[in-house]
Amino acid sequence: MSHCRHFYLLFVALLVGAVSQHGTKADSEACFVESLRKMVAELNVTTQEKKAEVAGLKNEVKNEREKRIKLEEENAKLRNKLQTNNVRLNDTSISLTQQVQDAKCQLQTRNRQIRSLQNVSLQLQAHVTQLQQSNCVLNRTAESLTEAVAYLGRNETHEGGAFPPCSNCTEGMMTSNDSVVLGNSSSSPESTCKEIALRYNSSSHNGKYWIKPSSDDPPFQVYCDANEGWSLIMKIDGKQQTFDYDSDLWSNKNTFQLNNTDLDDKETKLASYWTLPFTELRLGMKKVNGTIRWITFSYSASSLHSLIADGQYRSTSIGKTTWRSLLPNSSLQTDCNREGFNARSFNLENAAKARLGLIANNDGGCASPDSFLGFGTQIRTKSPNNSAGNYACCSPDNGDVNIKTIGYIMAR
Ligand SMILES: [Ca+2]
Repeated sequence: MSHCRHFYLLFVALLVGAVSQHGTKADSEACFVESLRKMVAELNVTTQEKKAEVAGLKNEVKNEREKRIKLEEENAKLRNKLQTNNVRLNDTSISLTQQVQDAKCQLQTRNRQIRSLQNVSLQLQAHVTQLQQSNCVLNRTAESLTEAVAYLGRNETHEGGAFPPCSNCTEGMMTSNDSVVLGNSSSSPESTCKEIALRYNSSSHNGKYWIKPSSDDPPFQVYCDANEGWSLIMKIDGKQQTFDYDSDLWSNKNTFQLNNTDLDDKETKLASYWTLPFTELRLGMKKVNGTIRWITFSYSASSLHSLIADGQYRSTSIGKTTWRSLLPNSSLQTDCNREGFNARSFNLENAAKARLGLIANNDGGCASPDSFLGFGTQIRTKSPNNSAGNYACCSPDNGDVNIKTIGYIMAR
């Protein structure tokens, strides 16, 4: 501003000098000052206008800032609301899932109760039939006795009948052989072999029965141990590749050779594989012309399928000695000793593996096991073609072996 003023004064001085060189000095000066005054007045007006403009702009900036702050506050509020809603939704979802699970549980319990009541009802019906039969026999005896008494000339007669005549004994009545026995037909199955054993408590009744362990699946025939209540799940012939570790039969819900339900050498896979809940398993192995050697252990599951089909390893703690008691003269390596469901190396797909059994190795860990004892067994690098039994090589403790057996899996 001060530079401008200096420049301006200089400019005025020069003009004054120039004018004073050409005559009529006073007139010219007055005229010049007048025009300067006008210029100054115009500049003042412009300055005021600019100042007003600046003030207006400042005001706008201030308003915009306030608007922005308000919007940000609203955003924050909305975000909070959204988070709260999300948390509420999550809680609701968790609670609903729990309710569904509880309801499922209750439904299962009810179904079991209904099944058990149906069983009781059928048993009662059978009793009623037997009682009716007995009643008929008693009535007949009574009639005969009355007739005999009359014949002997005594005073008593049966006119009108001291005992009612037997009207409905002969036609349409069930004989005692026809009475309903649970487990004897598909229309009146027992729920599992446990109930069969509760009724007979004797191995002389071992054999085929109809059972229906799950309300969702139809009844099926199964071999029952009528003394201890074991239900058969499968039989594996170690010489066959039907139940190799890699077989789909371990993951699917298909039966195999349904008719082979006896405790014999023929392979089978029954619906009990995916329908029978259990708390104990019973495993058996039989060498050619030998007898079955059994081991049992506790393990609870909704079915054997639920423990094996997904391929996940699930450990057991049966112990090497017990496993070996299934098979005399077994041979295994000394290390690894991984046992359970889907026992296998986690590094080497081709190494020894067992759907249910024990695998062992010669060099420390479980990276490359070369021996197994169990069911659903396989070792791809060696191809011993042994799906149930004992295979061992590479420095095992009882020499190289490849013993194929008939394997039995039962549960209760
Ligand atoms: Ca090895």
